[in-house]
Amino acid sequence: MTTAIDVWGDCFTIAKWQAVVAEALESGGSEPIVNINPNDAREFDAIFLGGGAAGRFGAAYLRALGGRVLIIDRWPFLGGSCPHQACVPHHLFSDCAAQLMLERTFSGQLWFQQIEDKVVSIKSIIEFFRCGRVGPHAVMNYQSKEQLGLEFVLNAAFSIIDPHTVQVGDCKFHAKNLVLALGAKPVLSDIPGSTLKGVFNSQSLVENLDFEPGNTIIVIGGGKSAIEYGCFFNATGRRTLVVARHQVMPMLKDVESRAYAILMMEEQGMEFLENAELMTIQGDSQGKVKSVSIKTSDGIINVDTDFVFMGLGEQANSEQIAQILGLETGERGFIKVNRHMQTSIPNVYAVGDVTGPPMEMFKARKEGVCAAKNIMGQVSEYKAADYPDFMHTHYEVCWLGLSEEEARQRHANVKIMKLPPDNPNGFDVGLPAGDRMMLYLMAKPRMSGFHKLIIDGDTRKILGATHIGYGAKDGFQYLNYLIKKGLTMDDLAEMDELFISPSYFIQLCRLRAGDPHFKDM
Ligand code: COM
Repeated sequence: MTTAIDVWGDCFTIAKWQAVVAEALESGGSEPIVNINPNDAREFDAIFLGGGAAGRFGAAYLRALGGRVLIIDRWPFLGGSCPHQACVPHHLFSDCAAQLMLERTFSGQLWFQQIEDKVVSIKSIIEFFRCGRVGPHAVMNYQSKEQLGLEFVLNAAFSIIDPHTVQVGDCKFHAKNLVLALGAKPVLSDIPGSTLKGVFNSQSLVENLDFEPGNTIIVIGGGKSAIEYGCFFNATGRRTLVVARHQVMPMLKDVESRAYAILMMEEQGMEFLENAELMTIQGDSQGKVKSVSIKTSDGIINVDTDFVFMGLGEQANSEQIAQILGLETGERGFIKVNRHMQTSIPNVYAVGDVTGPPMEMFKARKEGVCAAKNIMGQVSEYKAADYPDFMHTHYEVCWLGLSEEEARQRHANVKIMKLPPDNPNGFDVGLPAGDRMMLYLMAKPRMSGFHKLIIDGDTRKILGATHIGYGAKDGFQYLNYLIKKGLTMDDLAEMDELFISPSYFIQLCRLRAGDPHFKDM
């Protein structure tokens, strides 16, 4: 390469990476950062195009198996969109939403400042994120280079020459296999007015927001992004109207859990228009969003706003590459793969978001590893199924396995253990009251969460679970694994709970486990 920053053999600290990444992002310079071992004469077993979750984990695994691997990425850091535009900002915003709900609930009480009417700056939080994100970037680069020994070319525009060859600048790299880990990007809307200033998606929000949104925000979509970002906007103190073509949060199938999640959002002031459609976005003379027209079952309504957030799902970053290689693609450009992660060209693999939903980091990482194993001669299959899931509202909402309704369709003797239990006050009981819930428990009991365990009363096996509160995600990861191995309520009763735990499934099961004909609780 004619001009490049060669970092091979130089030990880079996290602080040094931070400076390099910040400089590359700020200057927009396109000088590749090259970390290639000049003393290794072996051919690359694979080039991973994209060093996000799928590429980084696949490459690390391939190297661990003894192979030689190169990652090429257009960004000056490894880790992909997750720390830059996706999961990390989303988690920051969801942390803000949870914190702001707490502060608004207790505004003026105890040590809490009076903030009821305060509108929090979205622009400042986004700027805060933009400044802070090079920290995670630097960690990814450090871990990949110094700890995992990965070879890479970053900050590099690349083109594919053939299924074995990739070009960066004037340099051609050859490998036995290519692994496309190209990621995905938000679907753009073609609704009239979608290109006006003030229309954002999850990516453009963190990259381009340069004004303080006004007091009304319109969110389009009813899926994870729409709800998660919507709750954040709402928590900042703005009117937030979610417009969904069907129902919101359809992925949370357990009816009662979904009802609780929605009730809590409504109590925070979120407004939902289901079975509704955005018709047009109107602009002012400067090309800025001024208002929207929404078609509802009661007719068309117009709402004044300067900020529209599109949460319409994702499309693959595959266009040119799939075309050049002649790969089979499906809806939204997602590259078709078999269970070994092979595309229609056997030595070309595709992994992660570019292969389609679920757009989850664990799926991307596991697919990357699956491709690596196959490339190194181990037969491996991956299909994302039966995974635990979660999303944020102002809370963390976790679920796994079957909903109560699905369980009742498939099993004759379904038993339920839940908190709060059925009672005349509905949800207005200070239970489950796990982690981070004690203040709510004292003052606003119904805000202290909800959870449910779904059990087959005949085999005593756990069929599903949901949890709305904080801190249960860890437990759900392990629980899902154990359930696939046949976990029963008697096994749960044998576990040792750490009081106060976010979910009380262990103690609920222990209270009933002695009874061969246990009842709901
Ligand atoms: C996490 C990115 S932010 S990766 O999956 O560890 O590469």
